[in-house]
Amino acid sequence: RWDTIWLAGLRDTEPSTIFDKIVAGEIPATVVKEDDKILAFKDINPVAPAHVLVIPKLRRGLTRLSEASPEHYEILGRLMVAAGEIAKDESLGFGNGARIVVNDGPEAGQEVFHLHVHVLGGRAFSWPPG
Ligand code: DGP
Repeated sequence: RWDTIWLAGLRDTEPSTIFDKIVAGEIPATVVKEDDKILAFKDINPVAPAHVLVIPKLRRGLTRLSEASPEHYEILGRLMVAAGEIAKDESLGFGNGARIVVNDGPEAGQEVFHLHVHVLGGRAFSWPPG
């Protein structure tokens, strides 16, 4: 994992977040899916019976979705495909529909400024959201 941190240091001058520490293995998380570019782990404060976060391992400017640009096309595709796979994973409590959410900015409830996709399942969801 240290190569990831080293590369992050080269490419990313933004302050690190708690999710960087999870990527680095410095704080524990229940990882449910991982590849070279993305990490998915259970939310520490679940708001549904199944609640997984999917993040890019390297933030690279993606503090929030509204900072995305064409350089992020590939990582955004990976995040969404992973979210869709998780959303049908019965072993994680999904399989009967999911709410897939990105909170963009403090007014929308974003607390961690390292882009993350919430995958929520295991219960019914209302619309419009609160
Ligand atoms: P948001 O409000 O969209 O920024 O969501 C941040 C989520 O991150 C929130 O649901 C709680 C979760 N979270 C914050 N700190 C940790 C942590 O240290 N570990 C895990 N697994 N989840 C965390």
